[in-house]
Amino acid sequence: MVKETFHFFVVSGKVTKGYDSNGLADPYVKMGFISKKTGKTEFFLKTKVCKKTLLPEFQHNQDQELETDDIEKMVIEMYDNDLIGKDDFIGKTTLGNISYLTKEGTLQRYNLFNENDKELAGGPSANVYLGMSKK
Ligand SMILES: [Ca+2]
Repeated sequence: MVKETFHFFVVSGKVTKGYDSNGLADPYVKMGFISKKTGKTEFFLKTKVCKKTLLPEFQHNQDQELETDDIEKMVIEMYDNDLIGKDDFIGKTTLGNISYLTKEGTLQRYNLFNENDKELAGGPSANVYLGMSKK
């Protein structure tokens, strides 16, 4: 059982289409991993909600201790916050294990997808600009 500390920096994002009647969205991002032990997604990060925008600036920094041996895949999801009813799912993507990360780390844009949204015709529903490194 190897526990390592990682730094996550959810910088910003872009939402492809509006989810609210004003043509905008109230996006937030959740990150987690699929556990090898349980097969379930364990979420450890949630950004603030950026209101009424398709270009959210999350600026979320977080140090997180993770048991890398237990990570099947990393999961990134984005939702549209709604005051009434369930939040709308915007999109998701999965990444491989992050045990390879160095102190220098990575900073890149990840496309998110929602297969059930025919309007998007297979294109990305959003993207997230995300930095990850080992502490
Ligand atoms: Ca909303």
